[in-house]
Amino acid sequence: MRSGFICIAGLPNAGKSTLINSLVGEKVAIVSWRPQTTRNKIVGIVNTDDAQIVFIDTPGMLNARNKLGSYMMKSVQSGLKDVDGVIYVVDAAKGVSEFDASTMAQLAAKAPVIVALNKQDAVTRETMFAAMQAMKDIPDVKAIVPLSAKKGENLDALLHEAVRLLPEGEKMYPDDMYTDRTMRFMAAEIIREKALYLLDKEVPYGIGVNINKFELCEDKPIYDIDADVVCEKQSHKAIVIGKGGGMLKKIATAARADLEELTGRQVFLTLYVRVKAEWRDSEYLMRELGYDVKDLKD
Ligand SMILES: Nc1nc2c(ncn2[C@@H]2O[C@H](COP(=O)(O)OP(=O)(O)OP(=O)(O)O)[C@@H](O)[C@H]2O)c(=O)[nH]1
Ligand SMILES: [Mg+2]
Repeated sequence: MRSGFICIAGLPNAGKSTLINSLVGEKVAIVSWRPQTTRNKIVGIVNTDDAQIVFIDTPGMLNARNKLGSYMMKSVQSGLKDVDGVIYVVDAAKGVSEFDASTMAQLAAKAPVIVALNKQDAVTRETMFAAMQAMKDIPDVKAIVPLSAKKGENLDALLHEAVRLLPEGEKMYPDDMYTDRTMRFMAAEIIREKALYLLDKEVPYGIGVNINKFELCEDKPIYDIDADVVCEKQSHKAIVIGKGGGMLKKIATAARADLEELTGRQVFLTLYVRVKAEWRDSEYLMRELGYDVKDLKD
């Protein structure tokens, strides 16, 4: 039996969260076409016949422009700490950047690195080949696995390579546990995901979600969920609410469908929109929204 930790890292939008979801077979992390979707490190656990692999999804690596950005980068560092290996995800359509190459070399000095060359479904064989060629001179990359996280192609090969990096050891988590995150956390993330999909321009990046109530009704099998959708400006609040409340209704309807899947129950969802000016630069307000640097391992 082998068991251990593998961190999934890479540039924003490379497909890290799509990959962890496909590997785990459950939605543990939200996904969107916008860069900077993931803000926390999130664990997803895979059990095979002879191994337990604890994957850690991390935010895309970027230059922090505010306190939230610094928190996200600390989450990446914390996710990379004491792992048995790293899966570095590259978007094959974008190719291998200088940043990718130097990051992989740096990571490889600390833990074995496997490259997941993702989105093979979206590019030609020639593009795939060129991306593989660009990586052949990077030192110490253990394996390069071309795959499609979205279509679930070649994930077995990646799992095989990941298991090889793990030490002998017993399982660390029970078989039925597939994430370290609570339903409450997932609920907030699902609402944020819908906001990322439905809102435009800079508005979605300043959205945070706080769950006020998450309760099973006493008399019926229905979850009663109340949440604040927090934005940064009064003008954004008007956009999030939309004409006649139309936008908020759209976000709530889309979120409710996923929340019902998450809880396996009917969901009664109420959303409020609140303005918290510059919350992404306030440690106090960030903490209220669940982003606390103290929660991260140094
Ligand atoms: N065609 C294609 N698209 C993919 C694949 N994997 C991910 N995507 C898309 O790429 C976009 C980004 O996916 P995410 O999984 O959110 O990427 P991420 O690396 O977690 O992004 P951040 O959290 O922002 O760092 C989404 O639109 C996905 O649907 C893939 O294998 N093929
Ligand atoms: Mg992500």
